[in-house]
Amino acid sequence: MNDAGILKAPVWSGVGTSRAHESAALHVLGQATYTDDIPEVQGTLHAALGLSSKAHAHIVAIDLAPVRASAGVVAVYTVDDIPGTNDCGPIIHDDPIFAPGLVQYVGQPIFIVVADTHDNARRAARLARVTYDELPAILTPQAARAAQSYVLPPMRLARGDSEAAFARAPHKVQGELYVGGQEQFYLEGQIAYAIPKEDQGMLVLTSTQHPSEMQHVVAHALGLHSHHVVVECRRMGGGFGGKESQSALWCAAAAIAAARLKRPVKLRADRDDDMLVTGKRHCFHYEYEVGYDDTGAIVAARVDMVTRAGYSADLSGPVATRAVCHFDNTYYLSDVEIRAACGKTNTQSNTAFRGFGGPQGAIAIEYVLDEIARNLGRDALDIRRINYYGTVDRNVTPYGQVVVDNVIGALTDELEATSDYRARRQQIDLFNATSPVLKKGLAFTPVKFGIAFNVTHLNQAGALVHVYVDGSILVNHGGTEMGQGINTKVMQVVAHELGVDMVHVRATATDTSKVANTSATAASTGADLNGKAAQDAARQIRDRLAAYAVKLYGGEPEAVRFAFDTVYVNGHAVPFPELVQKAYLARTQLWSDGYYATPGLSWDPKTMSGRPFSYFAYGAAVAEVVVDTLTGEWKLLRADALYDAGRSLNPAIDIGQVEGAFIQGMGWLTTEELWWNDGGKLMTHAPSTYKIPGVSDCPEDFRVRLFDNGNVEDSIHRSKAVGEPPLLLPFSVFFAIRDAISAVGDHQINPPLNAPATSEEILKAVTEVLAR
Ligand code: MTE
Ligand code: LUZ
Ligand code: MOS
Repeated sequence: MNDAGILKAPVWSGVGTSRAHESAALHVLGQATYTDDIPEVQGTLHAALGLSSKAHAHIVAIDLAPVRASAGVVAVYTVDDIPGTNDCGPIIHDDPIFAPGLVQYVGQPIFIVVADTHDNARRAARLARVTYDELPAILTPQAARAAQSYVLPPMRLARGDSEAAFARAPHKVQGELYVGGQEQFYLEGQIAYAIPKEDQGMLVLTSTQHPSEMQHVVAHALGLHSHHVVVECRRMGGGFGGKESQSALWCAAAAIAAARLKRPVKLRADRDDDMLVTGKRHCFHYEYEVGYDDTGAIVAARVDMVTRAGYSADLSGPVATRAVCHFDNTYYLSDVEIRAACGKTNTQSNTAFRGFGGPQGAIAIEYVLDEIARNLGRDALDIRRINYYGTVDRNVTPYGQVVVDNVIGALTDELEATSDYRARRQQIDLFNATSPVLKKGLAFTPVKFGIAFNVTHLNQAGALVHVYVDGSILVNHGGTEMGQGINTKVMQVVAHELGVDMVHVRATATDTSKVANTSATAASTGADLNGKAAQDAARQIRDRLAAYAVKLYGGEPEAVRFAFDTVYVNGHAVPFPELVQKAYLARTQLWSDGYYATPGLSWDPKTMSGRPFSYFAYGAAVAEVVVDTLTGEWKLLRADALYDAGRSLNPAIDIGQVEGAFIQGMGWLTTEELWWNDGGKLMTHAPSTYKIPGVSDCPEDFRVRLFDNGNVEDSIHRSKAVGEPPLLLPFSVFFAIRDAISAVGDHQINPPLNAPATSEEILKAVTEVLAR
């Protein structure tokens, strides 16, 4: 049992206790089945994609003869072989499955080759002779802006008169910032295994956060109806947003080949192809101008953001919307104007990644506050606190949602004390005074993150709960397991409702033939939505069992209690399986569906206003780093994080999520650099050139705790979502690095620091500080 393993309730109670991940034993024994581990059906073939080598070009001619002649090749299919629609885009249908005569990025799929083995398919895929007629390519967000090249109309959210407020502000900061993108780097790559079934049916086993979307895309690509297609996913080896929309290409391509050949086809991307083909976190470029007073209070904030959307819209619209709605972070901005544009570039189509634009919106205001503090010679925590949202006034966001659950003040107080922030600040100043080369830095950063899909209709979920005659329970819901522990939490909820230990509950693969029209498991809402839906299903069964128990033993249905694997009714204690047996013989329905739709949400995309979020999750972190100012090397010495998971459903899992998100976000802001060459080819397409954090990058002293705070909203057992918001906590690492760099100039100069703060970027900033 780990630190979080204090059992707050007896083990029979499923909820609020640190239960192990439902697949923990399978994970560590190597027995958890991922898509590629599923035993193959006889006759299975293997496929690979043929990719564009140009960023923007017309295809003049394709010679596929060498591909067809390659060893083991069975078939090659292009855009001309698609039975239905050549489209795998999630919202705006601008994503072709196979390039239709025009390629728009290096890595865009042009054809699929099917062979007897995976290796033979991969070898053959490289042999196509494609003649291109090259067109000019746009590669950066700034270039897209200059060319007014956008995948969607630019958006704007404004309140008050920021222009006038800025003009009369006593102090001003103006500048630019660039924050790079990030590869999802799920350990299990994209994969789809398509198995034809009778009468046009198609079963697709795949690693996806969004089985229903895969079902729809496959149906359209095959020219079928949704009821012809079943999509199943037991688990992913990580998704992180990268399998929300972009598993579609792989599902569609495999299904097209399987349908044409009437044979099972497996398409598994190797890492380089995966990174070349699929989109990543959106990078952002910002221009900001902010006015503030002598106390450091912001009086006007204006920001203009442009992002590299890539060649198509994918989810860039909702991502940019979330960026706009998170620029405020924990701060009240009275007069504010936020602009965001989705630059159309000849690169991979960028997509969801943990935080979904939220981190990109919030980091800009944090950068500004960091500058204000340095300009005023004040501790940045004090400046942040002055600008925090209020609890009774100063509590309306720029998009009009009233912040009714603000706990950032209390949470900040707690972390400031437990992290020993003030004393360590002094120690660091003393250290730096006598250390010319190694400089230490410290930073405290807060987080507020809106929970709900910002597209209102997506906030719904369904579940099925079966109680079998032996008393064992099976739960199926629309969410997908990607390691985050959704199944464990949903099992806990069901166990709690029926008063049985979790060991009697089993979760099955997500399956479009069980729960229909599901949303992606995304926006951190998986357990919120599917937990509620499963609770609804379990309650219906419990009510039926209670009614039947009263028939047998007397008493009132409301007084029947389900706990300790026992049903307590009118002075009798009946073992749960015994009551179930009897209820079955009396012809009681022992299974149920359940449904949930988050209440109270609204959003008007035209005015960018409404109540897009059900509630906010809060958090804060303190990071201490040491930077070698001669080499740009650095180390995270200690990190303290405090996260508001509400009444946590499972503290161990939630702490694991905070730790994972912290390190993942730290990678984004420090070592993970995506780099395209002049021809638009992503050169960092493997772990050899793209550096995600390793275990040695984790701080030796890592203190993660949960902030005890029941959700004011009626969420599942008053818990709060945990999946994405902690990704913003390592802002503290980035600003600690900036603090250490600024120590070189005795904190008189704002070091210009873009993200990722690679050693190279750090050295550049040190040089700039020294030169001023
Ligand atoms: N944790 C693990 N281990 N693997 C993942 O892929 N994805 C994150 C987060 N935590 C992810 C993860 C993202 S992007 C989201 S939106 C949430 O989990 C989704 O799950 P939830 O809504 O059930 O929390
Ligand atoms: N909105 C959101 C979305 O906030 N998060 C998401 O993951 C998402 N996905 C699709 C559409 N809107
Ligand atoms: Mo998470 S980026 O919402 O899949």
